[in-house]
Amino acid sequence: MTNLQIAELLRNVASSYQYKNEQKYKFQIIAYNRAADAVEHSTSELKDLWDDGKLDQVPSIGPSIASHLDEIFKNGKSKHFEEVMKGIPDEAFRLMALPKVGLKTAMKMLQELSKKEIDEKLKESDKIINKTKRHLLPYAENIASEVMEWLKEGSNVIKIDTLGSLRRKVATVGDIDILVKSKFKNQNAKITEYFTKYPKTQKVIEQGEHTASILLPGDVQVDLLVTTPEQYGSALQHFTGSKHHNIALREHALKLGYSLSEYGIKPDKKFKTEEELYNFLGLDYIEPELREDTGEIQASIANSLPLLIKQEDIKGDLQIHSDFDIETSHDLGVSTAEELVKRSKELGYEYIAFTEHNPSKSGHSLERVTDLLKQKEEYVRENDWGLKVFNSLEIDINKDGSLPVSLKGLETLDFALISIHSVFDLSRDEMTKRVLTALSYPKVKIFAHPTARKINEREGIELDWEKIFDFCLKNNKWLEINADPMRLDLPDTLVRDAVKLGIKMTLGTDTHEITMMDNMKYGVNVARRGWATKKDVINCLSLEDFKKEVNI
Ligand code: DGT
Ligand code: CA
Ligand code: CA
Ligand code: ZN
Repeated sequence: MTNLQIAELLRNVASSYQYKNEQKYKFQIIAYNRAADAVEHSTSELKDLWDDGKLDQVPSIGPSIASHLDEIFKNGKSKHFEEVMKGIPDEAFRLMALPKVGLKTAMKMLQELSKKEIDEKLKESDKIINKTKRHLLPYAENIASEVMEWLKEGSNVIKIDTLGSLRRKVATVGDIDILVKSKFKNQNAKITEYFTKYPKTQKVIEQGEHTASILLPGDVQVDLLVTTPEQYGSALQHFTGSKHHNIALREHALKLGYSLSEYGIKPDKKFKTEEELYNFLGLDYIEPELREDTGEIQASIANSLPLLIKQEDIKGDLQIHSDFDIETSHDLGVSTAEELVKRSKELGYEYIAFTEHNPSKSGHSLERVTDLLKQKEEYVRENDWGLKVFNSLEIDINKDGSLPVSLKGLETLDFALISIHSVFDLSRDEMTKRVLTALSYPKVKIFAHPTARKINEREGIELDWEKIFDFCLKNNKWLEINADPMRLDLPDTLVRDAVKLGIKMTLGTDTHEITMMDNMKYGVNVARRGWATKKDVINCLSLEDFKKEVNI
């Protein structure tokens, strides 16, 4: 049993306790959920710890849970767990993958729905389970860089690159792919062997002369490919993908009479670099982020590829939550304004915006909200920050599109962001109307994390994008690319649509804690994957030009 399977089992035990008697078993529920978290995040395989008699070293696994796990590792099952889960069919646990479905609802569904409906729901939930197997980009990047360090240290590797979705900077990564070039000829097998000895390896999936695959904790697969210096460019290009880009590239090559493969062009044309390969085919170099077969090859032929935005182009961060307490509707930041300003200077920014959530609606009159906002205005304006700090606010959009802040309150701000933080399930038309109503307030400039998706957690809302885009274009409103790796919202495909139409976007980290300011690069990735140049992004403007945009 893998750690993930054990974690799932422990969670199912917790849910069963909850289903049977939440009050009576409240300590068991907490203990089993905690143990599940601990197992899931453990970097050692639990089975190995058990083999070494070290199960008690895992934090959050007490003697009682340890004894049941002991039984599982010995006999493949535990009497106690079977007892707790008695009467609950496996389908019920599977249904719990659906949003907002707990065990109670799942059991009810099994009783009340037809066989056909249940099968459909099960299919839906399996889809979700498989989907959540994709890893967030920063998580995959961290693991990849550790593995790459290991490869550089101990084997005769002279060049190393990531491949696949990781190199194309896709928001989520299925598996990690790495390419290396050996210093010596005939050393390939030694490198693949060394790779499989990576200390965190849980399982060697495959080991050959040029390729190897390992499985790491957290269900992360890493594929390694070793290639010759003569073919490095071809391998890098081919295994960076995407698959669709490669198909289109092969077709383009065929039109020129060439048969392109991961080794080069038959019979004997080889490429040391990707640039040589693309240029040989009459193409400008295509950045990995663009390789999705959405017109990049045609644009490359026409020399009209965009000059993609870079992190250095960003002059400020337009979504930051400080810890200045205005009794907010959602979580306040935990870093002080001073800390955030200091970090902004280190990052070379010319300006930032403090965008705390609005004071909560419940428990505050609109007058009180205005007073709190006046306090914040005074605080922001009367301090000498040493860089421009805009006084802004991230405002919840009410269900009907109105805002929980009075016009007087809005007047305290330089400009405002609006966000959907509740009521996600309106019809497309109602949701569109709601957003356009909120965007119509003159102080509102930015529609923050516009789809409200949370990767692996929640799908985005339904909106009539044509209408939203049209409104933004006509009224000079901007769409945020939220750089939080859990959000990355707008998603790259919508960024692409916005760029085509000439709609401006902003980049914001949604920082609630100082280290989150470093997430800007993930927003830049999304902008690049959407073909954005610095002209498309408002916070690439100098302070002076930005001020003009917000009428200051
Ligand atoms: P992922 O891992 O699901 O996030 O996506 P990728 O793009 O990393 O896909 P992966 O790991 O299956 O393969 C890496 C690249 O190798 C892929 O982008 C294109 C290339 N490739 C070469 N041959 C094939 C093939 O037969 N099938 C697929 N899917 N990709 C191939
Ligand atoms: Ca991959
Ligand atoms: Ca792969
Ligand atoms: Zn928000």
